[in-house]
Amino acid sequence: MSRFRINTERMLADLDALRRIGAVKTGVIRPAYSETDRLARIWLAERMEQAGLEVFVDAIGNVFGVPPGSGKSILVGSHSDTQPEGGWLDGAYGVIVGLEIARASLEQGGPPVACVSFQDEEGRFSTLPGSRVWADLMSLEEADECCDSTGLRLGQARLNRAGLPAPREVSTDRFSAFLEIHIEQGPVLDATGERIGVVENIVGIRTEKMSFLGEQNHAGTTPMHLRRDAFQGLNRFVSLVNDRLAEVATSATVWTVGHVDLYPNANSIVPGRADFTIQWRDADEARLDRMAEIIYATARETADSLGLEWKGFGCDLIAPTQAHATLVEAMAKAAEHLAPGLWRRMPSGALHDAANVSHVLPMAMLFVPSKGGISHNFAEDTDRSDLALGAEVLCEVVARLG
Ligand code: HGY
Ligand code: MN
Ligand code: MN
Repeated sequence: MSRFRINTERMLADLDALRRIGAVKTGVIRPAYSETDRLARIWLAERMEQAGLEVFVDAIGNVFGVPPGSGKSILVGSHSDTQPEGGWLDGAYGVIVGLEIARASLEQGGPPVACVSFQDEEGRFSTLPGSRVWADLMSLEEADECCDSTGLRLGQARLNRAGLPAPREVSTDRFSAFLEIHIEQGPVLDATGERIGVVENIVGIRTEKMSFLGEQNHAGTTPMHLRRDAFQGLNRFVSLVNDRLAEVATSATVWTVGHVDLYPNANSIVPGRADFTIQWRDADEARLDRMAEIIYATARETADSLGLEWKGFGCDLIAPTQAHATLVEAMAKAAEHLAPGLWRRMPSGALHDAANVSHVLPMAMLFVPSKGGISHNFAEDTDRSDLALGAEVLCEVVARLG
């Protein structure tokens, strides 16, 4: 095992520095291609260069730091963009651990390690387009046509790269494996007091934008039986779908209506239109299919029963993925060595770039606890000692693999 040591103080100092780019209260706001995202990627590129890594920023905005030499590197990373209200660790932790392991290994003659921050993991424009395009699961042209909730095209947004180097692609065949460390973003490790999660699989996800269309009308003069109220359509759809999906769900199955726009959204107007997204996740492809059937059938049934029109705008999906068995065992050995009895094998209920990268490289993931299981929230936090331990465990995995 080609042992080398990381500098956890330096790593945590970099994590604190990244946190300050887009900091709001205790959280961070750095949506893909925003000014804060661009400044964060410039800062990352500079840190990678100072570490002696060759920097590549590809056309969609993924930032790679690759060690000199021609051999294959182990790629370690995550994403540095955030949700519209993000925590300071979601993605950023995995990127900075990747930087520290790549830097320390280069300094100490360890195995070749590269690091990466993928773009738009948080799905401002589509479901994880940065790593999907890199893994050739989506063309850049397709990604360019994806729009955010304001109608801005990704193709337009990604032109905002002042201060970043000209686009240079880096091929997947420069790497031998992909490792991602991430906060759990859920309640399991926090509840059990365990400190490390060895991820065995990542759930699949499906997201669809939908609309109920009725008739905009006067809220005072339109009798209830004559209304074609789009919000009532959404209301009935959600309560029916909750009951019906619960019949096919396990305790790990989830579904969310997270985005709703009512038109014209005024006190005295019967809403003529309700735009919304419904997202569903599960580790089993067949259950995701069954859920889709229920969702579409319920939408059509609801529209018919209330004299509304229903529209679906296409399902964006990522299939369930498995971590690579050999890498999982290396993770388990390192966890048992550095956190004996304080780790568990577990699924990931959150999506990660590792799911896309698993189509082109063997991948594995590690989790550290999230305080109170909170994430996608300014209150997201993890003990610094857990952040350091996670990085040490991943460093040992890299040393074992190297
Ligand atoms: O939604 C997710 O699972 C990821 O955090 N973007
Ligand atoms: Mn994330
Ligand atoms: Mn996230």
